Order: sequence, then structure tokens, then C-alpha cells
Amino acid sequence: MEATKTLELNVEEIRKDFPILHQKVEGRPLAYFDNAASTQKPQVVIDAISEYYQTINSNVHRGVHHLSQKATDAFEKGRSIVRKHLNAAQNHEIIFTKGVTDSINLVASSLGKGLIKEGDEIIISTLEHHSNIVPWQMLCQQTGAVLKVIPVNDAGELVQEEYEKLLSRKTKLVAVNHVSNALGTVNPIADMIAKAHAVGAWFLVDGAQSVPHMKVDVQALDADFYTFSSHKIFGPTGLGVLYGKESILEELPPYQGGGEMIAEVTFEKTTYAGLPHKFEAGTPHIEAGVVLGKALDYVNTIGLDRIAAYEKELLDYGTEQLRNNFSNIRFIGEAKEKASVISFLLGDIHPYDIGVLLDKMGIATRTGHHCTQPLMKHFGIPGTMRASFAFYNTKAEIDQMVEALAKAEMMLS
Ligand code: 7TS
Repeated sequence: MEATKTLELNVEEIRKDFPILHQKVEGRPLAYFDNAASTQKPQVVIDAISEYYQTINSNVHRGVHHLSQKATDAFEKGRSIVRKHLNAAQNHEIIFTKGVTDSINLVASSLGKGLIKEGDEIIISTLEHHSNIVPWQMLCQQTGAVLKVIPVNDAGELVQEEYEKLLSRKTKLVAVNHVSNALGTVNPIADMIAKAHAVGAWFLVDGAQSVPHMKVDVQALDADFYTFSSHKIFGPTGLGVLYGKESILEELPPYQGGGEMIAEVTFEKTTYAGLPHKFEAGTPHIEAGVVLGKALDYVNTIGLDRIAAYEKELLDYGTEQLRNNFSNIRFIGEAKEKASVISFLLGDIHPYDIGVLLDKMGIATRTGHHCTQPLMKHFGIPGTMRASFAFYNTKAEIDQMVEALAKAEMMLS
């Protein structure tokens, strides 16, 4: 069928782009299933880092000299590629941060400087990563605002009727992830944003687990803030993106003070630079900004639609193989809409023990609470085994994991 054919990926060719994948761990071929934590980098990204330092390394937005101009142009080109990738309206709505954690702290800290007051309400969800919980808790402690939490059902989906009940004119901000890192649940974010807007609240989307796996259009979603981390989308670590609507970013006070973010400084008073520099104090992570653009170009050359279709195939195959081979498996998170994350437990074996044995067989998974302790508490478990896939994973690697799990189970029970 033509339609399916155009969606097919040549995974063997793609794998050649990722040198790190071609190694043995403990004498077995590496199967890397910890992509929700961090992704591997294609050769074009690795080369671009080296090229940056060999050809244009210099500080940005400051020097009149050739290299500074080149570095500034490349850094701003990176910003422009991010803008296009998210379909933001303007380049200055893209703020470079250190990552999702930093982006959320930026928004929470800024709101804490007079925009949130006692009795205001902030809504998050049970599915959130600690980085989308703790900054809001800190803001509430500081201001007297109240934190409300959307519950999940047994499948790991947010209970939309309860969300609607929590919303009121007191709600100032809703902060929810697009995709859950622990369970893979894809949240109906467009609908949730519309509901928040109906009561006059802003909506921040934690896109750490969505941007690497699906097309995101911040204007179509009407998101007020949307954030993701470069290292989870095949780019360098230490860099993140915070998209914010221009009008809202203009309203927010700066997060940190220092160089780059000022218009004029006297000892009596400082005036701030315009967007995006107002939120980018100090020397940014220049080479990562340049190289993230290359990572996004790489992803777009393959195509996010094809990536999403292939990863769904891996998700379905992995789920089926695990279900067929282990009668005592308990899947944690069985939402109707899921990204390529499988969280599970085998009988009453502690996930950590299985994780250690899998590592001895070359398989990298993640075990534990995945920085979602309240969610694990909801399910009454200490943590899960998690396999999270990227487009360079294969069904053969999933078979390798199933085989290794059977051995581990035998050894542990
Ligand atoms: N939000 C979500 C949904 C995440 O998955 C993560 C990291 C973060 C925020 C924080 O991102 P950072 O780049 O600022 O660290 N998630 C994971 C994970 O699932 N395993 O390790 C890190």
C-alpha cells in the first residue's frame, strides 16, 4: 500500500548515523531503551559541535569582530530553526534556557515577582515529572497561592471531568505535560488549553517527551508556554527551549540579572533588553544553540510523521511481545493515546534487580520512580521498569529484551 510505504523508515540506514549504538556492552550488542532520559546523537550533531569550535567559536551579541558575528548569526539561525519547528510566530518568542527544568523555574520565578498572589490557584497533574511540580510548590509557598492536582484513572489518563471541576476564575496557570515520561500517556492538551483559557488562565506545556516524537504547533495548540530539552531530541545537553507568547513574555519580569539582558545599567536603575535577551542573562550555551538547529534539521529530514508511525509500531510490537511472553506482567499506564514508552512490573520482582540483570545482557532500561514519585504512590508501587523507544530502535532489540527478561525472571524467582 502506497500510504504505508511512504511512512516506512530505513532503520538500518538510520542506525549508521549513530556511532554510539554500534558497541557491545558486557559482550552483547547494546540495545538502548532509555531514550526518555536522553537520546543518542547522530554524526551530523557530533560533527557540528566540533566544527563550531574549529571555525566560529566566539561570544555572541557582543563583538564587532568577524568570529563574533559568525557565532551570533549561527546561534540566531538555531533560534530561527526552533521557531519554525514549533511554528511559533516570532523568533523572539523562543528563549534559550538550560532545559525543561530551567524553563519551568524561569516561569515560576518570574510569576513570583508580583504576578501571583495569595489565594490564586495553580493546577498541575498527577502525571507530572518533579520538575513540573517542585517549582510550583515553591511558588505557592512563597506567595500563598494554592496548588491543585488533576487525578489520573487506572489507565494513567488524566480525569478530564475532575480537571474541569478544578478550573475557576482563581486559576492563574495550568502546567501539564504533553506526554508522560513515566507512562507514555499522551494528554489531550489542545482541549485542556482551551478549557484553561475559558477561565482566563495561562497554560504551560511541558513538552520534554512530546517534541522528540510528534509534530508540535504552538499556535494551533494556542499554548501560552511550551518547553522542551535539546538532549531529548538528539541535540546537545545543557540547552532547552522556552516558547512563550510575546504578550505574556513582555508582561513577565526577568528571571536572572546580568549581562546580555540589559538595555542600560546605572547604580540607581537598570532597564532591560527586549525579548528574547531579557530572559537570557550571561553567556548562553552557544554551540548547543547552533547544533540544536542541526539536530532538528536531521529529525525533519526523516520526518516526524514517519518517526511517530514507526515508534507506534515499536510500541505495539513491544507491548504484544511482553504480554504474550509474561503471564505475570503488570503494565503501568495503558492509556488509549500513548507514546513509545512501556512501563511495567514482573510479578513481585523489584524493577531495580531486573534492570541490573538486563544491563549485564547489553540492554539499557530505566528502573525506579522516573522523577514521578506522586504518580508511583498513586499506583502503590516504588517504581517500574521502563523501556522508552526512539526511531533507531528495532524489533530485533525488543526480542533481545524479551529474551533477557525471561532469563532475569528465571534467575530472580
Ligand atoms: N519533564 C518531563 C516530562 C521529563 O521527562 C523530564 C526528564 C523533565 C521534565 C526534565 O527535563 P530536563 O531536561 O530539564 O532534565 N525526564 C527524564 C526521565 O524520564 N528520565 O530521566 C529524565
